[in-house]
Amino acid sequence: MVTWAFSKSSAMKHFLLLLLCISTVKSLSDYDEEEESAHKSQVDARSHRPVDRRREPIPTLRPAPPPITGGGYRARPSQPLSVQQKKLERKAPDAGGCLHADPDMGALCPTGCVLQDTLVKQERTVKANVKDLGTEVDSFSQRTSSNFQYMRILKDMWTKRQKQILDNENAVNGFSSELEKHELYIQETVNTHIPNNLQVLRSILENLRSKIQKLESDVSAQMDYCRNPCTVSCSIPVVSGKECEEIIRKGGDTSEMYLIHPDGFVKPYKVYCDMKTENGGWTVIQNRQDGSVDFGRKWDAYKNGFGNIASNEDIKKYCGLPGEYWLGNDKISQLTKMGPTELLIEMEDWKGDKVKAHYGGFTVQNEGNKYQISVSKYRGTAGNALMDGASQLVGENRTMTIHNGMYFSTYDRDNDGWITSDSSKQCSKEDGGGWWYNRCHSANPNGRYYWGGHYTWDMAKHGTDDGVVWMNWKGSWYSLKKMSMKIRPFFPQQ
Ligand SMILES: *[C@@H]1O[C@H](CO)[C@@H](O)[C@H](O)[C@H]1NC(C)=O
Ligand SMILES: [Ca+2]
Repeated sequence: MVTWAFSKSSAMKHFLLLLLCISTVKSLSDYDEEEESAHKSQVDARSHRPVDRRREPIPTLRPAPPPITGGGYRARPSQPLSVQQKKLERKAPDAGGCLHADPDMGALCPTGCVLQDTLVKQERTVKANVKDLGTEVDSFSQRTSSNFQYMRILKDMWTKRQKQILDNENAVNGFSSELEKHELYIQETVNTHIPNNLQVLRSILENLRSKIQKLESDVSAQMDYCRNPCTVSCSIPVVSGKECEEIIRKGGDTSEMYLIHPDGFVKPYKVYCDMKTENGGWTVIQNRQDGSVDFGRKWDAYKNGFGNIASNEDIKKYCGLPGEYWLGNDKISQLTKMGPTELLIEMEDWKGDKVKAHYGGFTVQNEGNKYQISVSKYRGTAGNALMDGASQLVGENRTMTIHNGMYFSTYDRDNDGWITSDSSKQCSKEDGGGWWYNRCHSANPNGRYYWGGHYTWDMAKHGTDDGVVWMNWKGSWYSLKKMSMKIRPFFPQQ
């Protein structure tokens, strides 16, 4: 493997560090600090983890808790209950919102600021790497004699990494469009102008050096911009309810951000309501669409929720576009225990094809029960990954990818179905997000976001299929463009 052969040359290393560092701005890698050194040799690692019969017992399934009965809704009336409550008035949201770092991406709602936080956190790393790179390029250009071959190795590496870099296009967007230009320049330089002689190499390095200087000042400028006070830009409809279904019954019929108030024990909170899909009334609990939010997070983040609930369209004053977020396990559990609940998982590939998985029953237990999941009554076009496991696998290999009945795991809290004495072997550490991992998954909606869809084991941090995966539709090595999970109280349809 050529991968680290160039480590002799620290200039190359820093160059790649810079790329890596740009890459982590979006998918901030606090879920695995030592991924650098952990290059895996196994090529076939994927969704399941085969049993080593000499050392391990055959894994068994956990029974899923029984569905919730009682409570529940009647069929939806054809007329909304109280038309006068329609959202004519909009009250100002609370303070604390902020502008997106890139104005073109619209303003974030008050729960936003994720990108901004990320950027602030990453500043030191970015700056340090840029500085190191600059120093290295300096000395590199002074002793160009034997370095031509490293340039070649770099080119090979570059080709391999290109997809990953595309994955980060978003990060670069959000970071600054200037920065993107430089990245493009470097890419072109490396790809098309591999020097035929060292004279050329020297001038390229000169050029790189000035680009790096520009990069440094861009980073500073961007940081100044991000430190500016936040601006609030989303209004919230007055109409509220226990969840989105109650809101649509009260006449709130546009898809946007609302405040919901499930019961007296929790404060009202913001959520995106989908009021169009399959008659609307859906409370969005999870959404992926552009890789703008890092889903490699700890237990408490998944417990409380994270991400951007919504943003506004163009000049509109309300938040009609959903953001990327996880609503939070406490909230999800609470919502699903109010009564029978259905779950709709919609997904879209990079060509625009769409499928869905619908579960007529969906319950998440509370934290004390490790947010154990129960799903039932599948129908849809995506394949029943959650209950049947990955369609590509057979026997126990398949059984170990079933999610129904599993506990929730994050990289700092291992409750998965991979029972082993080796504590480094944890599904959430390897597969990128918090999820109801078994040993390990057939579906990985909270995985890493890969731009473009296809990815390979050597692009993954641990050689496993850690993308936004729904195996039963696209297999292990395709990361979906969009994935969302929405819930609604189950009620008899008319
Ligand atoms: C499970 O998968 C492993 C490799 O991934 C394979 O060697 C084994 O035969 C499979 N077992 C079954 C029952 O298919
Ligand atoms: Ca485990």
